[in-house]
Amino acid sequence: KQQQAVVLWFTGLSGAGKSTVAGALEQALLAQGAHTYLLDGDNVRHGLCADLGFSEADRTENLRRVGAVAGLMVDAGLIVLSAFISPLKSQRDAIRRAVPEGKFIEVYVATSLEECEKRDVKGLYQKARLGEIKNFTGISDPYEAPEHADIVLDTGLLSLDESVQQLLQLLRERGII
Ligand code: GGZ
Repeated sequence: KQQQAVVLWFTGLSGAGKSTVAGALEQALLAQGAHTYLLDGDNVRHGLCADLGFSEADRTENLRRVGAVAGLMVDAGLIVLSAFISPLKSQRDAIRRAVPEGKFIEVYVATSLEECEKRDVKGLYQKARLGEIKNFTGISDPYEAPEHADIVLDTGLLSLDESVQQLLQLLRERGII
């Protein structure tokens, strides 16, 4: 059976585990022969969106470009894994519209602010608390939690493998893999 192209859109706070879960899911999909592409800040904000920062307007433009690219990749037949904070409902709704009808799956990585701040892998939360980084999501900038996500994963409660297994199950249920 052939795979169905789709966008798995991971949203959540900085440090919630979006890229980690998306990367592990990609490895599991590749191992079963699926064709995938992982989009995240690491490969987008250095190139395609190198001119953009973290104001609301810049985030919206960042996500508009990524959503457009994700839509093109769906046309190319890929399972696209996309990991961006995407803090506002309006931004996520715009991406849903930019992707072919029915091909947008919203994955809310709902790891709590408390847990993300405790991890503080890159020291960004400390800098944000000290005012050294402005407009930091969850501290000095908004995050609107999705109300109707297709799946909700809290990496403070689930192991990495449990998150991956839940996503694989969803993809099977939807007939994507
Ligand atoms: C949030 C910021 C900020 C501010 C730099 N607010 O944990 P990270 O480091 O690796 O992931 C965060 C990343 C967020 O970029 P996105 O493209 O996902 O954001 S958005 O969807 O809102 O466009 C964080 C780092 O960039 N970072 N400054 N002020 N995260």
